Amino acid sequence: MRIDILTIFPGMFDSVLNTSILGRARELGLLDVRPTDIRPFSAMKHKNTDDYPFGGGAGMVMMVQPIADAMAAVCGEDFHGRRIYLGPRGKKLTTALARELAREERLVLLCGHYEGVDQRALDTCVDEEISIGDYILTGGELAAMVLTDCVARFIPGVLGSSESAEEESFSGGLLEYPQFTRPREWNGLEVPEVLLNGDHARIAAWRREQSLLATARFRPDLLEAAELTARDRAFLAAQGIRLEEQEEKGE
Ligand code: 4H3
Repeated sequence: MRIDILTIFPGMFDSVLNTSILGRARELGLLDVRPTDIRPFSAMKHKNTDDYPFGGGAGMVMMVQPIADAMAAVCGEDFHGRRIYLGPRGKKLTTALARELAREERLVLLCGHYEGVDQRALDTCVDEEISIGDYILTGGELAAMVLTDCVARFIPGVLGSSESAEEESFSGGLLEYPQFTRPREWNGLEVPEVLLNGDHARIAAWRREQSLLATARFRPDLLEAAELTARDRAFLAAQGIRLEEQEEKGE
């Protein structure tokens, strides 16, 4: 998959894209991420990319011309993919959306800075707006990195096959169980005995229960939407954890 990123700060992406799993994915040719500097596309003498807002007010607005020309240059003649603006009013980035985006041939991510971009750029150069959460950033670059990382996990081969993002989603919308590594004992704190004896059925059952407990405690809202077996429901009931459905039935 190819992801183009239009930004006035392409240098911000260097370490993130060359490190760890994203770095390896690029080396393996699974992911082709290309930050493109918008500035050289400016038709202005001094290569300006922003200007004062019409109607007044604080800050600067990114101009439509450099963005439109940069977008046309990276998209080329027959573009197949999605052009995305990262902004707080966009559709919320979720696992489901990331999985969907990972199936695209190409993505182009437009990063705004300052007060934002000229509305005409959004109207003509972008297919959709996506938000990584309900907060404001100084620029879209960090949001573009989050989206890139989140989408990359769903590209086949980016994670090892045993640790695939799809595998992980088989846990059915629950939070992860706690993990432990050596040493077995640290400052008097022991690793749970069940993990040490090699009984894989017992380990799987314990992990499932821990996922259920963690979800009930930290994100009970997720529990309502999770795929629960009869055994899961029985376990939760035995723990005194009541699901919304069960409450409704009881009422
Ligand atoms: C994305 C971008 C929040 C998000 C962003 C998000 C700066 C967009 C400026 C940049 C505009 C102000 N903030 N939640 N900020 O995904 O260009 O909105």
